[in-house]
Amino acid sequence: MVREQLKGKSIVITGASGGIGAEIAKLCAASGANLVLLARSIGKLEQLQTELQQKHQVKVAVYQLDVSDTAQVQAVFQRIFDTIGEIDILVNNAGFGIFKEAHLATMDEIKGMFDVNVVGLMACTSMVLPKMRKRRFGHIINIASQAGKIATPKSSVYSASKHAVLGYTNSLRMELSDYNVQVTSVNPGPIATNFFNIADEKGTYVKNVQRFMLQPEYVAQKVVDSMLTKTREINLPGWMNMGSVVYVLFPRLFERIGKRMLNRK
Ligand code: NJP
Repeated sequence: MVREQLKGKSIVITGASGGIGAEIAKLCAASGANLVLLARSIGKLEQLQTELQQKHQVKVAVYQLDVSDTAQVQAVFQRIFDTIGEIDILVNNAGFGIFKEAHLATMDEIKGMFDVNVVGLMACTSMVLPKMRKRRFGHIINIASQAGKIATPKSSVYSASKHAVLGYTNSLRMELSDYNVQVTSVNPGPIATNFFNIADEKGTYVKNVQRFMLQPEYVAQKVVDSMLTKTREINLPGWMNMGSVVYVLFPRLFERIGKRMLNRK
């Protein structure tokens, strides 16, 4: 399906070397958007670059970037501005999780998750904000998580990092509402990607939530459909969001029942 509003637009995607980032890239290219793909695995980015350029005749630039390195973020975005020009859409997708109880998480793991999921996302956003505000045009899409709305056992740090992403995203939306810059958060449940190679080494969670698992192509399609629209939030699957509504209304009850029901890691 061609999304006409994306034709010729410049879209930057972090964490584009696999998972939903790569699927978002494929759909954007199919709609004629020019892409800048960022991740640490430059080889995978180059492979995707070749595939998309050949298949869709769009421009695809790739840069190696560890979003947790702020100096690198600043240098790469400056190169993008110098060589490609304006960025119309930024998809902050790079992220990872480690499912562990709080007392077992090391400081390196805690800092690692926050440096990538939170500080990295803010660093990339900070680079595009002045230009988007000045142009009065743009869209920032932050891949958060249902874990940003409901905390579950064994995801204290990951969940905290995604709560931070949602807090930042909601404030940003208000700050930018007079500047015609759209801000969308994406809150998926479990998606069948390599995310679980790190998050769930033993495979316990994957086994327990197999029947709820979303496909990355489906999540990507919902994200790309929202581009350059006023979509506030994408919650997938839709029913999972009901949990966060109930949580806000009845937190004590939810935690008492949910402690067992949500302990699937
Ligand atoms: O995971 P995966 P997903 N600097 O592992 C990149 C969220 N989410 O697609 O650097 C720059 O296939 C990594 O690239 P590389 C999740 O929190 C997921 O599922 O080359 N990039 C790769 O391209 C995350 O925010 C689920 O290793 C870095 C990409 O990130 C987003 O969805 C559920 C990086 C990760 O691809 C995409 O994750 C949910 C760094 N330091 C939210 N570190 C789920 N899968 O169940 C990693 O609610 N990347």
